[in-house]
Amino acid sequence: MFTKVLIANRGEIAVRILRACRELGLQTVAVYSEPDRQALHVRYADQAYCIGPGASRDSYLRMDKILEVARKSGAQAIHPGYGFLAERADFAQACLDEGLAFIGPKPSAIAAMGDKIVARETVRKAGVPVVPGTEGEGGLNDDELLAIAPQIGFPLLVKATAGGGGKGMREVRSLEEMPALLRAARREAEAAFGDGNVYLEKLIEGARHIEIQVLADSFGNTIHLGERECSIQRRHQKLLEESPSPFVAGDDDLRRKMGQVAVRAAEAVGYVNAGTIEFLVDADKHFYFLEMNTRLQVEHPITELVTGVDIVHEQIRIARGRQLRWKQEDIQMRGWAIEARVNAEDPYNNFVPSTGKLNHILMPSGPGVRVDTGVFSGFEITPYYDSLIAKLIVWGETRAEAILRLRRALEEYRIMGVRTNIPFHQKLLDSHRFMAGQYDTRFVEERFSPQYSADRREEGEIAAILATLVAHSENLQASNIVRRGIRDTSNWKWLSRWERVHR
Ligand code: MV4
Repeated sequence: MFTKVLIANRGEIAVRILRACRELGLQTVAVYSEPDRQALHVRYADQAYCIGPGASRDSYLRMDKILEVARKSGAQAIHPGYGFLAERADFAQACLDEGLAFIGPKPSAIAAMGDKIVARETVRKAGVPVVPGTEGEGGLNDDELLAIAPQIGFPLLVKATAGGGGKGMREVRSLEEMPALLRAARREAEAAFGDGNVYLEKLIEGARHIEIQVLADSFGNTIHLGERECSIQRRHQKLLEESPSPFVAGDDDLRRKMGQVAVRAAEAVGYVNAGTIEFLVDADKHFYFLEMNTRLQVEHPITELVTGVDIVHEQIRIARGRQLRWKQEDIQMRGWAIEARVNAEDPYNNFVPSTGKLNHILMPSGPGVRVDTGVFSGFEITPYYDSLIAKLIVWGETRAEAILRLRRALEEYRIMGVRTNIPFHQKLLDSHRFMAGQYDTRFVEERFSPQYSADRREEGEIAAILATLVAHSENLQASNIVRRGIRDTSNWKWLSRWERVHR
Protein backbone atom coordinates (compact mmCIF):
# COMPACT_ATOMS: atom_id res chain seq x y z
CA MET A 1 0.00 0.00 0.00
CA PHE A 2 1.55 3.28 -1.09
CA THR A 3 1.33 6.65 0.64
CA LYS A 4 3.46 8.82 -1.66
CA VAL A 5 2.80 9.29 -5.39
CA LEU A 6 5.09 10.73 -8.05
CA ILE A 7 3.22 12.48 -10.87
CA ALA A 8 5.24 12.01 -14.08
CA ASN A 9 3.52 14.79 -16.00
CA ARG A 10 2.86 18.54 -16.18
CA GLY A 11 0.06 21.01 -16.85
CA GLU A 12 -3.61 20.55 -16.15
CA ILE A 13 -3.46 16.76 -15.85
CA ALA A 14 -0.67 16.88 -13.26
CA VAL A 15 -2.83 19.30 -11.25
CA ARG A 16 -5.87 17.02 -11.66
CA ILE A 17 -3.92 14.03 -10.31
CA LEU A 18 -2.42 16.07 -7.46
CA ARG A 19 -5.94 17.04 -6.38
CA ALA A 20 -7.05 13.40 -6.26
CA CYS A 21 -3.96 12.45 -4.22
CA ARG A 22 -4.60 15.29 -1.79
CA GLU A 23 -8.21 14.22 -1.29
CA LEU A 24 -7.07 10.66 -0.58
CA GLY A 25 -4.47 11.85 1.94
CA LEU A 26 -1.49 10.81 -0.19
CA GLN A 27 1.84 12.64 -0.26
CA THR A 28 2.79 14.01 -3.69
CA VAL A 29 5.99 14.45 -5.67
CA ALA A 30 6.12 16.61 -8.80
CA VAL A 31 8.76 16.59 -11.52
CA TYR A 32 9.29 19.61 -13.75
CA SER A 33 11.40 21.00 -16.57
CA GLU A 34 13.36 24.25 -16.25
CA PRO A 35 10.71 26.46 -17.97
CA ASP A 36 8.02 24.87 -15.73
CA ARG A 37 9.67 26.02 -12.48
CA GLN A 38 6.73 28.38 -11.73
CA ALA A 39 4.03 25.96 -12.92
CA LEU A 40 0.93 25.17 -10.87
CA HIS A 41 1.76 21.46 -10.53
CA VAL A 42 5.07 22.39 -8.88
CA ARG A 43 3.32 24.70 -6.40
CA TYR A 44 0.60 22.19 -5.45
CA ALA A 45 2.92 19.23 -4.82
CA ASP A 46 4.50 18.44 -1.45
CA GLN A 47 7.89 18.02 -3.10
CA ALA A 48 9.15 18.96 -6.57
CA TYR A 49 12.29 18.02 -8.50
CA CYS A 50 13.71 19.58 -11.66
CA ILE A 51 14.49 16.87 -14.21
CA GLY A 52 16.02 18.86 -17.08
CA PRO A 53 15.53 21.47 -19.81
CA GLY A 54 12.35 22.33 -21.70
CA ALA A 55 12.46 19.82 -24.54
CA SER A 56 10.32 16.80 -23.53
CA ARG A 57 12.96 14.28 -24.54
CA ASP A 58 15.36 15.91 -22.05
CA SER A 59 12.90 15.99 -19.13
CA TYR A 60 9.37 14.53 -19.10
CA LEU A 61 10.43 11.64 -21.33
CA ARG A 62 13.52 10.78 -19.27
CA MET A 63 12.59 7.49 -17.53
CA ASP A 64 15.96 7.33 -15.78
CA LYS A 65 15.59 10.78 -14.19
CA ILE A 66 12.01 10.17 -13.13
CA LEU A 67 12.87 6.84 -11.51
CA GLU A 68 15.83 8.50 -9.78
CA VAL A 69 13.45 11.13 -8.33
CA ALA A 70 11.16 8.32 -7.14
CA ARG A 71 14.11 6.74 -5.34
CA LYS A 72 15.34 10.03 -3.83
CA SER A 73 11.89 11.18 -2.68
CA GLY A 74 10.64 7.86 -1.36
CA ALA A 75 7.63 7.77 -3.70
CA GLN A 76 6.10 4.29 -3.91
CA ALA A 77 3.82 4.84 -6.89
CA ILE A 78 3.87 6.66 -10.23
CA HIS A 79 0.93 8.19 -12.08
CA PRO A 80 1.89 8.88 -15.73
CA GLY A 81 -1.11 11.04 -16.73
CA TYR A 82 -1.55 11.18 -20.54
CA GLY A 83 1.03 11.69 -23.28
CA PHE A 84 4.77 11.51 -22.46
CA LEU A 85 5.43 8.07 -20.88
CA ALA A 86 1.80 7.09 -20.25
CA GLU A 87 1.58 4.39 -22.94
CA ARG A 88 5.11 3.11 -22.83
CA ALA A 89 5.06 -0.56 -21.76
CA ASP A 90 8.81 -0.34 -21.05
CA PHE A 91 8.22 2.51 -18.59
CA ALA A 92 5.43 0.66 -16.78
CA GLN A 93 7.75 -2.38 -16.56
CA ALA A 94 10.68 -0.24 -15.32
CA CYS A 95 8.43 1.10 -12.52
CA LEU A 96 7.46 -2.45 -11.48
CA ASP A 97 11.13 -3.54 -11.60
CA GLU A 98 11.91 -0.71 -9.15
CA GLY A 99 9.18 -1.99 -6.82
CA LEU A 100 6.92 0.99 -7.63
CA ALA A 101 3.17 0.74 -8.21
CA PHE A 102 2.28 1.95 -11.73
CA ILE A 103 -1.11 3.69 -11.62
CA GLY A 104 -2.29 2.25 -14.90
CA PRO A 105 -2.57 -1.09 -16.70
CA LYS A 106 -0.06 -3.93 -16.81
CA PRO A 107 2.82 -3.58 -19.32
CA SER A 108 1.43 -6.56 -21.27
CA ALA A 109 -1.92 -4.79 -21.83
CA ILE A 110 -0.19 -1.56 -22.92
CA ALA A 111 1.95 -3.54 -25.38
CA ALA A 112 -0.94 -5.59 -26.78
CA MET A 113 -3.06 -2.49 -27.43
CA GLY A 114 -0.09 -0.44 -28.64
CA ASP A 115 0.45 -2.82 -31.56
CA LYS A 116 -2.69 -2.13 -33.62
CA ILE A 117 -2.51 -5.45 -35.51
CA VAL A 118 -2.22 -7.43 -32.27
CA ALA A 119 -5.02 -5.33 -30.71
CA ARG A 120 -7.32 -5.94 -33.70
CA GLU A 121 -6.68 -9.65 -33.72
CA THR A 122 -7.00 -10.05 -29.93
CA VAL A 123 -10.34 -8.26 -29.64
CA ARG A 124 -11.70 -9.84 -32.85
CA LYS A 125 -11.10 -13.30 -31.37
CA ALA A 126 -13.04 -12.16 -28.28
CA GLY A 127 -16.08 -11.36 -30.45
CA VAL A 128 -15.56 -7.60 -30.78
CA PRO A 129 -16.59 -6.20 -34.19
CA VAL A 130 -13.60 -4.80 -36.10
CA VAL A 131 -13.62 -3.09 -39.50
CA PRO A 132 -13.19 -5.69 -42.29
CA GLY A 133 -9.52 -5.80 -43.26
CA THR A 134 -6.31 -7.80 -43.01
CA GLU A 135 -6.28 -10.62 -40.45
CA GLY A 136 -3.60 -12.41 -38.44
CA GLU A 137 -0.99 -11.03 -36.06
CA GLY A 138 2.02 -10.73 -38.36
CA GLY A 139 2.86 -7.92 -40.76
CA LEU A 140 2.37 -8.50 -44.50
CA ASN A 141 4.59 -7.38 -47.39
CA ASP A 142 3.38 -5.18 -50.26
CA ASP A 143 2.62 -8.11 -52.61
CA GLU A 144 0.48 -9.79 -49.96
CA LEU A 145 -1.36 -6.54 -49.20
CA LEU A 146 -1.97 -5.85 -52.92
CA ALA A 147 -3.42 -9.36 -53.27
CA ILE A 148 -5.80 -8.97 -50.31
CA ALA A 149 -6.92 -5.39 -51.10
CA PRO A 150 -9.53 -6.25 -53.80
CA GLN A 151 -11.20 -8.74 -51.41
CA ILE A 152 -11.54 -6.01 -48.76
CA GLY A 153 -12.76 -3.58 -51.43
CA PHE A 154 -12.06 0.07 -52.17
CA PRO A 155 -11.92 2.68 -50.78
CA LEU A 156 -9.71 1.36 -48.00
CA LEU A 157 -7.25 2.68 -45.46
CA VAL A 158 -3.59 1.81 -44.99
CA LYS A 159 -2.83 2.12 -41.27
CA ALA A 160 0.41 1.90 -39.30
CA THR A 161 0.79 -1.03 -36.87
CA ALA A 162 2.45 1.26 -34.36
CA GLY A 163 0.04 4.06 -35.28
CA GLY A 164 -2.77 5.94 -33.67
CA GLY A 165 -3.66 9.57 -34.15
CA GLY A 166 -3.75 9.25 -37.94
CA LYS A 167 0.03 9.08 -38.51
CA GLY A 168 1.06 6.79 -41.35
CA MET A 169 -2.57 6.54 -42.51
CA ARG A 170 -3.45 6.69 -46.25
CA GLU A 171 -6.77 6.52 -48.11
CA VAL A 172 -6.63 4.23 -51.14
CA ARG A 173 -9.30 4.53 -53.85
CA SER A 174 -7.97 2.03 -56.39
CA LEU A 175 -5.44 -0.80 -56.81
CA GLU A 176 -3.40 1.33 -59.25
CA GLU A 177 -2.59 4.04 -56.71
CA MET A 178 -1.94 1.56 -53.89
CA PRO A 179 1.81 0.78 -54.32
CA ALA A 180 2.81 4.45 -54.05
CA LEU A 181 0.51 5.01 -51.05
CA LEU A 182 1.88 1.90 -49.30
CA ARG A 183 5.40 3.28 -49.75
CA ALA A 184 4.36 6.69 -48.37
CA ALA A 185 2.56 5.16 -45.37
CA ARG A 186 5.50 2.89 -44.53
CA ARG A 187 7.96 5.78 -44.81
CA GLU A 188 5.86 8.01 -42.53
CA ALA A 189 5.33 5.22 -39.97
CA GLU A 190 9.03 4.34 -40.00
CA ALA A 191 9.95 8.00 -39.36
CA ALA A 192 7.33 8.49 -36.63
CA PHE A 193 7.51 5.15 -34.78
CA GLY A 194 10.61 3.36 -36.10
CA ASP A 195 8.22 0.68 -37.38
CA GLY A 196 7.14 0.69 -41.04
CA ASN A 197 4.61 -2.12 -40.64
CA VAL A 198 1.10 -1.44 -42.01
CA TYR A 199 -2.29 -3.18 -42.31
CA LEU A 200 -5.51 -2.58 -44.25
CA GLU A 201 -9.06 -1.70 -43.25
CA LYS A 202 -12.10 -0.88 -45.31
CA LEU A 203 -12.75 2.87 -45.15
CA ILE A 204 -15.85 3.75 -43.14
CA GLU A 205 -16.97 7.12 -44.49
CA GLY A 206 -18.81 9.79 -42.57
CA ALA A 207 -18.60 7.93 -39.26
CA ARG A 208 -18.71 9.29 -35.76
CA HIS A 209 -15.95 8.80 -33.24
CA ILE A 210 -17.51 7.52 -30.03
CA GLU A 211 -15.53 6.06 -27.15
CA ILE A 212 -16.44 4.09 -24.02
CA GLN A 213 -14.73 4.62 -20.65
CA VAL A 214 -13.95 1.41 -18.82
CA LEU A 215 -12.73 0.68 -15.29
CA ALA A 216 -11.30 -2.67 -14.23
CA ASP A 217 -9.99 -3.78 -10.85
CA SER A 218 -7.42 -6.51 -10.18
CA PHE A 219 -10.15 -8.98 -9.10
CA GLY A 220 -11.56 -9.39 -12.59
CA ASN A 221 -14.38 -6.86 -12.27
CA THR A 222 -14.75 -4.67 -15.37
CA ILE A 223 -17.43 -2.01 -15.87
CA HIS A 224 -18.07 0.81 -18.34
CA LEU A 225 -19.07 4.41 -17.63
CA GLY A 226 -20.96 5.10 -20.85
CA GLU A 227 -19.82 6.93 -23.95
CA ARG A 228 -18.18 10.17 -25.02
CA GLU A 229 -18.82 11.76 -28.41
CA CYS A 230 -15.48 12.92 -29.84
CA SER A 231 -16.26 13.71 -33.49
CA ILE A 232 -15.59 17.46 -33.14
CA GLN A 233 -11.92 17.36 -34.09
CA ARG A 234 -9.48 18.82 -36.56
CA ARG A 235 -6.48 16.92 -37.91
CA HIS A 236 -6.98 14.25 -35.23
CA GLN A 237 -6.92 16.86 -32.45
CA LYS A 238 -10.15 16.75 -30.47
CA LEU A 239 -11.62 20.19 -29.84
CA LEU A 240 -14.87 19.49 -27.98
CA GLU A 241 -16.36 16.36 -26.45
CA GLU A 242 -19.77 15.58 -24.99
CA SER A 243 -21.32 12.87 -22.89
CA PRO A 244 -23.75 11.35 -23.65
CA SER A 245 -23.29 11.29 -27.42
CA PRO A 246 -26.24 12.97 -29.19
CA PHE A 247 -26.15 9.93 -31.50
CA VAL A 248 -26.46 7.38 -28.68
CA ALA A 249 -28.71 9.35 -26.31
CA GLY A 250 -32.15 7.82 -26.23
CA ASP A 251 -30.88 4.50 -27.60
CA ASP A 252 -30.19 2.56 -24.40
CA ASP A 253 -29.89 -0.60 -26.44
CA LEU A 254 -26.97 0.76 -28.49
CA ARG A 255 -25.26 2.04 -25.33
CA ARG A 256 -25.65 -1.32 -23.63
CA LYS A 257 -24.26 -3.17 -26.65
CA MET A 258 -21.29 -0.82 -27.10
CA GLY A 259 -20.63 -0.96 -23.36
CA GLN A 260 -20.67 -4.76 -23.27
CA VAL A 261 -18.36 -4.95 -26.28
CA ALA A 262 -15.97 -2.41 -24.69
CA VAL A 263 -15.83 -4.49 -21.50
CA ARG A 264 -15.13 -7.60 -23.58
CA ALA A 265 -12.28 -5.82 -25.43
CA ALA A 266 -10.70 -4.76 -22.12
CA GLU A 267 -11.05 -8.27 -20.68
CA ALA A 268 -9.40 -9.74 -23.79
CA VAL A 269 -6.05 -8.22 -22.72
CA GLY A 270 -6.55 -8.72 -18.96
CA TYR A 271 -7.02 -4.99 -18.54
CA VAL A 272 -6.71 -3.40 -15.08
CA ASN A 273 -7.29 0.31 -14.23
CA ALA A 274 -8.97 3.03 -16.37
CA GLY A 275 -8.98 2.72 -20.16
CA THR A 276 -10.95 3.81 -23.20
CA ILE A 277 -12.24 1.83 -26.17
CA GLU A 278 -12.58 3.91 -29.35
CA PHE A 279 -15.28 3.04 -31.87
CA LEU A 280 -16.26 4.24 -35.30
CA VAL A 281 -20.06 4.37 -35.54
CA ASP A 282 -21.63 4.65 -38.99
CA ALA A 283 -24.93 6.27 -39.93
CA ASP A 284 -26.72 2.89 -39.55
CA LYS A 285 -25.40 2.59 -35.99
CA HIS A 286 -23.00 -0.22 -36.87
CA PHE A 287 -19.99 0.16 -34.60
CA TYR A 288 -16.43 -1.03 -35.03
CA PHE A 289 -13.47 -1.22 -32.63
CA LEU A 290 -10.75 1.26 -33.63
CA GLU A 291 -8.22 1.12 -30.81
CA MET A 292 -7.86 1.17 -27.05
CA ASN A 293 -6.21 4.01 -25.17
CA THR A 294 -4.49 2.47 -22.17
CA ARG A 295 -4.37 5.68 -20.13
CA LEU A 296 -6.40 8.40 -18.42
CA GLN A 297 -7.75 10.62 -21.19
CA VAL A 298 -7.92 14.39 -21.60
CA GLU A 299 -11.72 14.29 -21.82
CA HIS A 300 -12.32 12.07 -18.74
CA PRO A 301 -14.07 14.89 -16.78
CA ILE A 302 -17.27 14.81 -18.87
CA THR A 303 -17.74 11.17 -17.84
CA GLU A 304 -17.08 12.15 -14.21
CA LEU A 305 -19.81 14.81 -14.38
CA VAL A 306 -22.51 12.55 -15.82
CA THR A 307 -21.72 9.42 -13.78
CA GLY A 308 -20.50 10.98 -10.51
CA VAL A 309 -17.47 8.67 -10.54
CA ASP A 310 -14.11 10.32 -9.79
CA ILE A 311 -12.02 8.42 -12.33
CA VAL A 312 -8.64 9.44 -10.90
CA HIS A 313 -9.71 8.41 -7.38
CA GLU A 314 -10.73 5.06 -8.82
CA GLN A 315 -7.41 4.66 -10.67
CA ILE A 316 -5.55 5.14 -7.41
CA ARG A 317 -7.87 2.84 -5.44
CA ILE A 318 -7.47 0.13 -8.08
CA ALA A 319 -3.66 0.48 -8.00
CA ARG A 320 -3.84 0.12 -4.20
CA GLY A 321 -5.48 -3.27 -4.70
CA ARG A 322 -9.04 -2.30 -3.81
CA GLN A 323 -12.18 -3.64 -5.43
CA LEU A 324 -14.39 -1.49 -7.66
CA ARG A 325 -17.05 0.26 -5.61
CA TRP A 326 -19.69 -0.12 -8.33
CA LYS A 327 -21.42 -2.88 -10.23
CA GLN A 328 -22.51 -2.11 -13.80
CA GLU A 329 -26.14 -1.64 -12.74
CA ASP A 330 -25.09 1.06 -10.22
CA ILE A 331 -23.81 3.27 -13.05
CA GLN A 332 -26.36 5.84 -14.25
CA MET A 333 -25.75 8.70 -16.64
CA ARG A 334 -27.42 11.84 -15.45
CA GLY A 335 -27.70 15.13 -17.37
CA TRP A 336 -25.29 16.28 -20.05
CA ALA A 337 -21.64 17.36 -19.97
CA ILE A 338 -19.57 19.15 -22.60
CA GLU A 339 -15.84 19.91 -22.61
CA ALA A 340 -14.30 22.65 -24.74
CA ARG A 341 -10.53 22.41 -25.08
CA VAL A 342 -9.05 25.89 -24.78
CA ASN A 343 -5.85 25.94 -26.81
CA ALA A 344 -3.24 28.69 -27.07
CA GLU A 345 -3.42 28.91 -30.84
CA ASP A 346 -4.76 31.22 -33.51
CA PRO A 347 -7.86 29.73 -35.15
CA TYR A 348 -7.71 32.45 -37.81
CA ASN A 349 -4.11 31.71 -38.75
CA ASN A 350 -4.20 27.98 -39.46
CA PHE A 351 -4.32 27.17 -35.71
CA VAL A 352 -0.60 27.95 -35.26
CA PRO A 353 0.46 27.72 -31.61
CA SER A 354 0.50 31.02 -29.75
CA THR A 355 3.23 31.54 -27.16
CA GLY A 356 4.09 34.29 -24.69
CA LYS A 357 3.17 35.58 -21.27
CA LEU A 358 -0.42 35.20 -20.14
CA ASN A 359 -0.75 38.74 -18.84
CA HIS A 360 -4.16 38.31 -17.37
CA ILE A 361 -6.75 35.56 -17.01
CA LEU A 362 -10.28 35.68 -15.68
CA MET A 363 -11.77 32.19 -15.36
CA PRO A 364 -15.45 31.42 -15.68
CA SER A 365 -17.18 29.72 -12.75
CA GLY A 366 -20.67 29.50 -11.28
CA PRO A 367 -23.31 26.78 -11.54
CA GLY A 368 -22.34 23.73 -13.59
CA VAL A 369 -18.90 25.02 -14.59
CA ARG A 370 -15.55 23.30 -14.00
CA VAL A 371 -12.21 24.52 -15.32
CA ASP A 372 -9.22 22.16 -15.30
CA THR A 373 -6.09 24.17 -16.00
CA GLY A 374 -2.39 24.36 -15.23
CA VAL A 375 -1.94 28.05 -16.00
CA PHE A 376 -2.60 31.35 -14.20
CA SER A 377 -2.05 35.12 -14.69
CA GLY A 378 1.64 35.72 -15.28
CA PHE A 379 2.43 32.20 -16.57
CA GLU A 380 4.54 31.97 -19.72
CA ILE A 381 3.35 29.68 -22.53
CA THR A 382 6.48 28.10 -24.05
CA PRO A 383 6.67 26.27 -27.38
CA TYR A 384 7.87 22.99 -25.82
CA TYR A 385 4.51 21.36 -25.02
CA ASP A 386 1.05 20.95 -26.52
CA SER A 387 -1.14 24.04 -26.77
CA LEU A 388 -3.89 22.91 -24.33
CA ILE A 389 -4.08 25.55 -21.58
CA ALA A 390 -7.45 24.73 -20.04
CA LYS A 391 -10.47 22.48 -20.29
CA LEU A 392 -13.76 24.27 -19.83
CA ILE A 393 -16.25 21.64 -18.72
CA VAL A 394 -19.94 22.28 -18.13
CA TRP A 395 -22.84 20.20 -16.87
CA GLY A 396 -26.55 20.74 -17.45
CA GLU A 397 -29.72 18.77 -16.78
CA THR A 398 -30.25 18.66 -20.57
CA ARG A 399 -28.04 19.14 -23.65
CA ALA A 400 -29.63 22.53 -24.28
CA GLU A 401 -28.81 23.67 -20.75
CA ALA A 402 -25.23 22.48 -21.13
CA ILE A 403 -24.85 24.41 -24.41
CA LEU A 404 -26.24 27.60 -22.86
CA ARG A 405 -23.88 27.23 -19.91
CA LEU A 406 -20.90 26.68 -22.18
CA ARG A 407 -21.85 29.81 -24.17
CA ARG A 408 -22.11 31.81 -20.98
CA ALA A 409 -18.81 30.46 -19.62
CA LEU A 410 -16.96 31.15 -22.90
CA GLU A 411 -18.14 34.78 -22.71
CA GLU A 412 -16.86 35.08 -19.13
CA TYR A 413 -13.45 33.69 -20.04
CA ARG A 414 -10.84 36.48 -20.52
CA ILE A 415 -7.36 35.51 -21.62
CA MET A 416 -4.88 38.27 -22.40
CA GLY A 417 -1.42 37.74 -23.84
CA VAL A 418 -1.91 34.77 -26.16
CA ARG A 419 -4.47 33.98 -28.82
CA THR A 420 -6.88 31.16 -28.07
CA ASN A 421 -9.48 29.11 -29.91
CA ILE A 422 -12.31 30.52 -27.76
CA PRO A 423 -13.79 32.34 -30.79
CA PHE A 424 -13.84 28.99 -32.63
CA HIS A 425 -15.88 27.42 -29.82
CA GLN A 426 -18.29 30.37 -29.85
CA LYS A 427 -18.85 29.98 -33.58
CA LEU A 428 -19.24 26.23 -33.23
CA LEU A 429 -21.91 26.57 -30.52
CA ASP A 430 -23.90 28.92 -32.77
CA SER A 431 -23.94 26.51 -35.71
CA HIS A 432 -27.25 24.80 -36.35
CA ARG A 433 -25.61 21.50 -37.18
CA PHE A 434 -23.91 21.45 -33.80
CA MET A 435 -27.03 22.52 -31.96
CA ALA A 436 -28.96 19.69 -33.61
CA GLY A 437 -26.17 17.21 -32.75
CA GLN A 438 -25.86 16.34 -36.43
CA TYR A 439 -22.15 16.09 -37.09
CA ASP A 440 -19.47 13.51 -37.86
CA THR A 441 -15.65 13.55 -37.90
CA ARG A 442 -15.56 15.65 -41.12
CA PHE A 443 -17.68 18.45 -39.67
CA VAL A 444 -14.98 20.89 -38.47
CA GLU A 445 -12.71 20.51 -41.48
CA GLU A 446 -15.62 20.91 -43.89
CA ARG A 447 -17.39 23.80 -42.24
CA PHE A 448 -14.87 25.63 -40.10
CA SER A 449 -11.54 25.53 -41.90
CA PRO A 450 -10.16 28.92 -43.03
CA GLN A 451 -9.38 27.12 -46.33
CA TYR A 452 -13.11 26.67 -46.80
CA SER A 453 -13.81 30.41 -46.67
CA ALA A 454 -10.57 31.28 -48.52
CA ASP A 455 -11.56 29.16 -51.54
CA ARG A 456 -14.79 31.06 -51.91
CA ARG A 457 -13.02 34.41 -51.86
CA GLU A 458 -10.89 33.69 -54.95
CA GLU A 459 -13.28 35.29 -57.47
CA GLY A 460 -12.54 38.80 -58.59
CA GLU A 461 -11.94 42.14 -57.03
CA ILE A 462 -15.15 42.44 -55.07
CA ALA A 463 -14.24 39.20 -53.41
CA ALA A 464 -10.80 40.61 -52.53
CA ILE A 465 -12.37 43.63 -50.87
CA LEU A 466 -14.72 41.37 -48.95
CA ALA A 467 -11.79 39.19 -47.98
CA THR A 468 -10.06 42.18 -46.41
CA LEU A 469 -13.16 42.96 -44.40
CA VAL A 470 -13.53 39.34 -43.34
CA ALA A 471 -9.86 39.17 -42.31
CA HIS A 472 -10.26 42.37 -40.32
CA SER A 473 -13.28 41.10 -38.45
CA GLU A 474 -11.62 37.75 -37.85
CA ASN A 475 -8.61 39.58 -36.45
CA LEU A 476 -10.83 41.46 -34.05
CA GLN A 477 -12.40 38.24 -32.89
CA ALA A 478 -9.08 36.45 -32.59
CA SER A 479 -7.61 39.24 -30.47
CA ASN A 480 -10.11 38.27 -27.83
CA ILE A 481 -12.39 41.23 -27.94
CA VAL A 482 -15.25 39.57 -26.16
CA ARG A 483 -18.28 39.09 -28.29
CA ARG A 484 -21.64 38.62 -26.70
CA GLY A 485 -23.51 35.52 -27.80
CA ILE A 486 -25.90 36.31 -30.63
CA ARG A 487 -28.69 34.30 -29.07
CA ASP A 488 -28.67 36.08 -25.71
CA THR A 489 -32.12 37.57 -25.84
CA SER A 490 -33.86 34.47 -27.07
CA ASN A 491 -32.10 31.82 -24.96
CA TRP A 492 -35.20 30.84 -23.05
CA LYS A 493 -37.36 30.64 -26.13
CA TRP A 494 -34.68 28.68 -27.90
CA LEU A 495 -34.25 26.24 -25.02
CA SER A 496 -37.95 25.41 -24.72
CA ARG A 497 -38.35 25.11 -28.49
CA TRP A 498 -35.24 22.94 -28.77
CA GLU A 499 -36.37 20.61 -26.02
CA ARG A 500 -39.84 20.27 -27.52
CA VAL A 501 -38.33 19.25 -30.86
CA HIS A 502 -35.66 16.96 -29.40
CA ARG A 503 -37.49 15.05 -26.70
C1 MV4 B 1 -10.74 4.88 -39.70
C2 MV4 B 1 -11.62 5.77 -40.35
C3 MV4 B 1 -12.49 5.23 -41.28
N1 MV4 B 1 -12.46 3.91 -41.56
N2 MV4 B 1 -10.76 3.57 -40.00
C4 MV4 B 1 -8.10 8.19 -37.55
C5 MV4 B 1 -7.09 8.04 -36.46
C6 MV4 B 1 -7.12 6.62 -36.01
N3 MV4 B 1 -7.30 6.58 -34.58
C7 MV4 B 1 -8.24 5.98 -36.74
N4 MV4 B 1 -8.80 6.96 -37.62
C8 MV4 B 1 -9.77 6.62 -38.51
N5 MV4 B 1 -9.86 5.32 -38.80
C9 MV4 B 1 -11.60 3.11 -40.92
N6 MV4 B 1 -11.58 1.81 -41.23
C10 MV4 B 1 -11.58 7.11 -40.02
C11 MV4 B 1 -10.65 7.55 -39.11
C12 MV4 B 1 -10.68 8.97 -38.84
C13 MV4 B 1 -11.01 9.45 -37.58
C14 MV4 B 1 -11.28 8.61 -36.51
C15 MV4 B 1 -11.60 9.10 -35.28
C16 MV4 B 1 -11.67 10.48 -35.10
C17 MV4 B 1 -11.39 11.32 -36.12
C18 MV4 B 1 -11.06 10.84 -37.37
C19 MV4 B 1 -10.80 11.71 -38.42
C20 MV4 B 1 -10.46 11.23 -39.64
C21 MV4 B 1 -10.39 9.85 -39.85
